[in-house]
Amino acid sequence: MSLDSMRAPAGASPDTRLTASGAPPASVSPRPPLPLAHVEPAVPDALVSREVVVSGCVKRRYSFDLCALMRLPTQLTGPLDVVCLSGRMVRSASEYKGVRLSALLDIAQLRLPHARDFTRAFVLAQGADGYTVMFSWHELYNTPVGIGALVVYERDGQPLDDDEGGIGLISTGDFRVALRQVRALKRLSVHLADSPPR
Ligand SMILES: Nc1nc2c(c(=O)[nH]1)N[C@H]1C(S)=C(S)[C@@H](COP(=O)(O)O)O[C@H]1N2
Ligand SMILES: [Mo]
Repeated sequence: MSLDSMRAPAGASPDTRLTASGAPPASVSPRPPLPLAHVEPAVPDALVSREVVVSGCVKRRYSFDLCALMRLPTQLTGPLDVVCLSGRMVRSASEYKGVRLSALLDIAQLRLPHARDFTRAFVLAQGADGYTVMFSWHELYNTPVGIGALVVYERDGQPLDDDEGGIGLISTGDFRVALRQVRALKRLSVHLADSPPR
C-alpha cells in the first residue's frame, strides 16, 4: 500500500476540524460561506465555564482556571450514579476527577466579622445559566459531605467537554447527585446567614 493511499483525502487532513466558531472547512461546505457573525458555536460560550471565581466573604477574591485547578491535590470519585430527584438516571460515571471545594475556600480564606461567625457561613455555587446550589460551612468542614464536594474537570478519563459545561461541581455524598451537580460552574460566593436578634 502506498503512503498516498493511507493519507486522508484532500481537504480532510488530520488538522481539519470544526473550529470553536463552528465554521466548516470550505471544501466540505455545499453552501456559500456565511458571514462569521452568523455562525453559532455548538455550545454557546455563555454556557461553558473556563474558570471559577471565589468571591464574597473571603480575604482575597480568586479565579481558578483549569491549570490552577489541576495544580491542586486531585480527588477521584470512583463509580457514581448521577440521579435526579425524580429518580431519573442522568448518567452512570466510572469516575470524576477534580479538587475539593473546601480546598478553594482554604486558599481564598473566609473573611468573618467575628471568629465564631464561620458557624453561619455558607457557599452558593452558581452555573453559567444561573442554576445555584448551596453548601453550609458545616457540611463542607464538619460532615462527610465535604469530602465528596468537588469542583470537577474530568469524567471517565476525558476532560469535561463543552456539552458538559467545562468545569463543574459534584457532591458524591448526596442521595440524589444530579441536584447539586452544577454544569458550567462559574462562581463560588461565600455568605453569612443573618443571625436573628436575641
Ligand atoms: N448549570 C446547571 N446545572 C444543572 C442543572 C441546570 O439547570 N443548570 N440542572 C440540574 C438537574 S435538575 C439535573 S437532573 C442535572 C442534569 O444533568 P446534565 O445537565 O449534566 O445532563 O443537572 C443539574 N445541574
Ligand atoms: Mo433534574
